[in-house]
Amino acid sequence: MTFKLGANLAELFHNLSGDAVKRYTEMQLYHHPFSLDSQKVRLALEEKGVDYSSHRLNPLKARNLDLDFFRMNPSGKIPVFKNAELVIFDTLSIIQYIDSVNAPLGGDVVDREKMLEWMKKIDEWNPKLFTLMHVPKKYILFFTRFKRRVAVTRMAESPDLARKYHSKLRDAYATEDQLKDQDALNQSKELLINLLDDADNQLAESPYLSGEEFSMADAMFVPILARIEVLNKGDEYISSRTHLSDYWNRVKKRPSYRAVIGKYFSGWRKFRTLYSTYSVVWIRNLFRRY
Ligand SMILES: N[C@@H](CCC(=O)N[C@@H](CS)C(=O)NCC(=O)O)C(=O)O
Repeated sequence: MTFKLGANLAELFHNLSGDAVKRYTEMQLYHHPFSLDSQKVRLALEEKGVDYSSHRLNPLKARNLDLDFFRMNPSGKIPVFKNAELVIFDTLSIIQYIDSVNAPLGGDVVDREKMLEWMKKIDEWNPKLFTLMHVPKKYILFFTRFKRRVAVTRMAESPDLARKYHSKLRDAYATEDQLKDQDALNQSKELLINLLDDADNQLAESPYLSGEEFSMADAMFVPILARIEVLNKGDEYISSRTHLSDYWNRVKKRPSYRAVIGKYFSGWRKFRTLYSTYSVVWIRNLFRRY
């Protein structure tokens, strides 16, 4: 059945079985705990208390190149959000959509204009280069080599998607080049420093980024601080900023943080999380299971 715009929802659901109703109303998220943009969306969902079906795809195991997912989203990027016929590929739009379900997060005490400004500013910073510049080269090579082999294998299996897989291969080479480009690395670092300075100034005035309560701007910002900490850069980027540091200690105590990030990355847990992915890729490499 196709969903027609303007259809009478009550009539539509009346004609559907229980399972079908669920399929048409349930939110679905394709994501992974490693992906910073996925963390933003999951924090938003947790904070709003919205139920959703979770589909985990580990990009380090190249699961984002699996045929079913890749056919739906040939950029191979996560997160992807689905609600009935609606499919959203862009993190900022997904979060705005989630906030529009029932009452917006934080209620009246959140300055909505300021919130949107923050969300756009946060969205502008791409964490990829900053993350990779703090990871030892041998691990980057290990995972990108594996990913390229998977892309080549999928290309041979599905010639109709060959061009799209080829573009993923080109992306992987382009990232390796960018990592040698000192200007690009400095630019990513500077953007982050500006963002953190602005946040520190804002947090001197209000407990959260856009007012008295946690809002979607915070849901987008917290994963950036978590990434800095996972990379052991907390002293340099967070502790040196008083208000930011206080905010970080507060937001880490929220149940949403524990469910989405803390569970995988707090203290020793990050070694377990990363080691289990490393071992799977090592074995798949050994047996050439691409
Ligand atoms: N435009 C996308 C970008 C999302 C994105 O860059 N996702 C990363 C993880 S945070 C990804 O899927 N990387 C895997 C890949 O590119 O193969 C959005 O805003 O949601």
